[in-house]
Amino acid sequence: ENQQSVLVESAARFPPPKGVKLSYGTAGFRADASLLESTVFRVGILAALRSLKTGSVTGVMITASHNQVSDNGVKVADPSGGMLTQDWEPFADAIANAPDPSSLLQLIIEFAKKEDISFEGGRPAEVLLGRDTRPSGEALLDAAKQGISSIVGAIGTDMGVVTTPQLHWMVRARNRGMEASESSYFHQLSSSFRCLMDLKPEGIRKNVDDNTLVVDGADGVGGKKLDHFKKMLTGLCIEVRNRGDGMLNEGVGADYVQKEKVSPRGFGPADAGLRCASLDGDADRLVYFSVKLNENDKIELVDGDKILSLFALFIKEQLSILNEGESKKENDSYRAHLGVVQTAYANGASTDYLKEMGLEVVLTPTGVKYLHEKATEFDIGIYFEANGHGTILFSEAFRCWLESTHKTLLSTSEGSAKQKAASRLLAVSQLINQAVGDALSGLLLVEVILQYMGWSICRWNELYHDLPSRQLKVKVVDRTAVVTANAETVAVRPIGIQEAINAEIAKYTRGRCFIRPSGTEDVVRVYAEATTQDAADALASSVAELVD
Ligand code: 16G
Ligand code: ZN
Repeated sequence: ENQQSVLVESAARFPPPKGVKLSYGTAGFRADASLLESTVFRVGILAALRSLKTGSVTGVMITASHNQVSDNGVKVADPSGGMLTQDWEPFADAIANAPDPSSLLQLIIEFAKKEDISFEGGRPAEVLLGRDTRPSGEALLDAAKQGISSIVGAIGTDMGVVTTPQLHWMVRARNRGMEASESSYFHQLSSSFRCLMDLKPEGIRKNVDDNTLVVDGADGVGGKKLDHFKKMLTGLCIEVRNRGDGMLNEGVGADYVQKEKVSPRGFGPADAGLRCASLDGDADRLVYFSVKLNENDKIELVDGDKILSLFALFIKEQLSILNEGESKKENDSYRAHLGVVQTAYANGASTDYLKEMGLEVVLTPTGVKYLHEKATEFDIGIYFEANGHGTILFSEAFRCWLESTHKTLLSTSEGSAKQKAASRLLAVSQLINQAVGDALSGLLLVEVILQYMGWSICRWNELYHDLPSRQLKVKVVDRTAVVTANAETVAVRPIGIQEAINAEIAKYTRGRCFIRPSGTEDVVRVYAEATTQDAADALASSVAELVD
């Protein structure tokens, strides 16, 4: 009928590129921007179908994160604000690769039937769209819009140039009946930040750095937004560099800084000792660093593991203040189950540190969707990848408990340590993005915790000492030949390779090493760790040879 002819007609305007096979991957579709129009158009259809299926608003974000400016990509935000549910990924792959409009239509009809999606009668589909600063973004956004409107009655709302976490935040907000604008996002962040700043312990704190934080904006959307947003923040002085005049992600950004361990463009010896941070191209990753004195562009890297450790320390302290003197048996005392989620890339020293703190630490495979899902199993789940992507999730049940406890404390013991701890935890749950890792909200939480502790970046970095590590990538004919288990710590295919890796590891004190197929590139990655840099390097290269 009408729906079918609309779909076929609009799909005909977006023929897929010949000889290219795309896959939804760890973080959506990513490729050279010139190849993506038909894919983005089809993802628009998918997002509208997902909205129909759930009766909620979904999102489409056009970005290729830390990849070069000529690349682009697209991913879908689920109604929760998180990543697209994994059971829809095969459908995403299938429609992206359908050779012509009629096979595309066939796939959609079958899928709609299987998922029991009805095109009539229900609430019309609604999709929020966002893009980063890439020049190809505008045309791709238009393709997504056309995909959405090929589902009759569906509405695509353009949120403009936004960070990835902003778009996810907006989807989540809309589905909770809240206003989903950039100004409401900034308002929520700045007011919860203010609240945490007001709850700092009294007295002058030693050790705090000169107040200025210098941020590398990766020449992307995050730098732009922060430069605007910083005016709304009191008690924090921020200087933003790489705000978008230079080339996106070229020698700048969190991915570059974390992988190369050097300072980004625009930072130099004059910045030695300053507290610096770096965002990635779509502002969902955050790392800190300080430039080393007299060592060219070498830096002291403060990565996602250390951000996680700082957050865990702070949350744990607030929880113990809240639980002080409460007996375990008391009914109304809620012992929050706090958990930490990392991947095999987490520095071994960080995992030891967290376990020594008495925390439950769980590993998952690489990719935010896995960490995020695991973190939802706790009352408070903190997850971070070493590369700086992570957040803190509060369960609905715990938030409810916290809100009512906070109310009671306000009326019975306002100003008490307990009441303040409850206020802080509530403010953290407002500040830290509940939809997805967010460099801007993460940065504000780091800053307020450093002030609370009275710590310089140096003091923070001293929480534990990273074990030297090395990452290598090996180009292979078929990366799927490597199959891993136990959160990527063990290679079960090719047969026998794990035994060979173990034999190499055994040669080093505190040696640790694993291999895994990349989810974003045609390579197998090798990670090695040992007590010295030379040993880590040697372990990595000998294992890389096994893979070759
Ligand atoms: C993607 C993931 C990131 C992961 C990286 C690993 C998201 C939003 N991003 O960028 O979390 O660390 O892939 O890449 O999930 P790799 O598989 O090539 O090593
Ligand atoms: Zn990113």
